[in-house]
Amino acid sequence: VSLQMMKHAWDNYKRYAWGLNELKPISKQGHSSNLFGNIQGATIVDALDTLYIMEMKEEFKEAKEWVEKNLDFNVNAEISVFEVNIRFVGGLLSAYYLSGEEVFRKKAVELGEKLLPAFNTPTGIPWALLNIKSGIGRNWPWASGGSSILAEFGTLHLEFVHLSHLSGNPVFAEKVMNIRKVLNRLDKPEGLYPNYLNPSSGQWGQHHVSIGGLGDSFYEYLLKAWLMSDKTDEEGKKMYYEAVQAIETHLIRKSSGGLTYIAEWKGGLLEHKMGHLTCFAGGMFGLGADGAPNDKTGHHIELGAEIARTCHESYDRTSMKLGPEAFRFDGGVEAIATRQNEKYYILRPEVIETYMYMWRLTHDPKYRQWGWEAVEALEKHCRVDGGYSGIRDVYNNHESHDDVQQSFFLSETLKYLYLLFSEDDLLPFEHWVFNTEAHPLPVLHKDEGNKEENQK
Ligand code: DMJ
Repeated sequence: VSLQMMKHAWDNYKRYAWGLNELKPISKQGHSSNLFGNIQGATIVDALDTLYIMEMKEEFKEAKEWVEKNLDFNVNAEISVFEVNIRFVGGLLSAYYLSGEEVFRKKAVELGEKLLPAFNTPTGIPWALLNIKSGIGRNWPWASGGSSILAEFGTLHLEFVHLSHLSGNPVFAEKVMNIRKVLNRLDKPEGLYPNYLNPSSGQWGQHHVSIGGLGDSFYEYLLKAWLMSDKTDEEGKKMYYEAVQAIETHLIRKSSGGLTYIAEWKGGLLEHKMGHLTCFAGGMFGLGADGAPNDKTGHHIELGAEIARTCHESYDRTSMKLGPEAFRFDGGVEAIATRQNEKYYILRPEVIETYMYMWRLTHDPKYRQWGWEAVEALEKHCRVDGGYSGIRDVYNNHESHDDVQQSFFLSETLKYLYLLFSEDDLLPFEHWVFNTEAHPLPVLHKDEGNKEENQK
C-alpha cells in the first residue's frame, strides 16, 4: 500500500511541481519554502532513497538524472543550515550509499563545503541561517537573545561524520566534535539541555527544555552517533543516557488516566503539553534500550511502548484518527489539543516512526494495527486528486486541506510505513541508522579501516 501511496505522491509532484521544492496538491502547482532559499528540488532529493528502497526504478532513474543536470548549489540564497543538512545532505548521502552512484557523493560533499561558513562564530556553534553565496550567517530573529537552536546545531553530527568519511577531509567531523566540546564545558540546569545557546558568548539563552520542537533531534543524534560509530563513541553514549535520566526525572509524567507523556520545561515549571514532534521519542527510547546502563533495558523498552501508546491515543481521540500538532494533559483533558492553532496535522512521520521501531524491537502486532489505522486515515482524509495534503483541524468532521505535500511525507512517513510492513532484514538496525529525516546511513564498522589496510 505504501508503494501505491508513494506512486501517487510522486506522480503528482512530477506532473505539477517537477524540479520545485514541494507540491501544492489542491492548487496543483509548486510550493516553495524559504527554508531552502533558492535551492530547488527538495522533494526529489528527499525521496531518492525511498524510491530506491521501494524498487521504483524508473522513478529513481529520472530523479537521479534531475540531480545530475539540475541540482545547483551556486545560488544566492539564505538557507536553514539544519533543514538543508537533514534533507539535502542526508538525502544525497543515503542515495550514494544505497546506489553507489558517484554523483550523489560528489553533490553531498559539495553542499557540505557550502555549509562550512556557518561555523564561523566565536564558539564554533553554527548559525541557523546562512547565505551560501556570501557565507554570511545569522540566527532566527525570534530565538532567545540571538541564540542558535539545540535541535539545529545538534543535528549535524551524523551527516558531517559521513562527509569526512567520504571526502577524506577531517574538517566536517572536527566542526561537529567541537559542538560537543562546547556543550560539555557548560553547566546544565538540573542536567537538562536548554533549547537556546548563544554562539557568541557560549552561554545558554532562555532555560526552556523540550524533547519536541527546538530540542528533539539533538537527543536522537547523541544516541545514533554512538550506534553509527559501531558503539565506539563513548562520549555520545554517556551524553545520551545522562540526558535521558534527567528527562525522566524532570519531564516525564503520568496522567491520572494512566498515560505517560513528556512535558515541556520552562525555567523549572512544567507545561503539560506534548508535541507530535515529541512522539519520535518512543522509537528513540526503544532503539537505545539495548545499551542502557544499570540493567535498564527493559525499562527503556517499556518507556518506548508507553510513549507509543500515548501518541496512538492522541490519534484515536480525534475524529479523523490523525494526531494534532500538540496535545495537552491539563484542564481536564488527556492527549487532546485544546487550542485551535494546535489542531493541524501536516503529514508528519513521528508517530509512525515510533510504531516502526517498536514493531521491530518487540514484534507486538498492535504496532502494525496502529500503522494500518494511520494508512486508512491518510487515504481517507489526506489523499486528494493532486497528491496528499495536510489537514487544518483533525477534530473536525470534514477536511480543510492546507494544500502542502511536505517533502518529509515521501522521505519519512511513507518510508517508515513501508518498513513497518517489511521484513526486519530490510535496512537492519545493526548496519544502518536513520538520520532525522529517515535517510539511512551505514554504521561505520570498527574493522572497516583494517579491512582496507589488509586489502592493500
Ligand atoms: C522532519 O523534517 C524531521 O523529522 C525533523 O526532525 C522534524 N520535522 C520534520 C518532520 O516532522
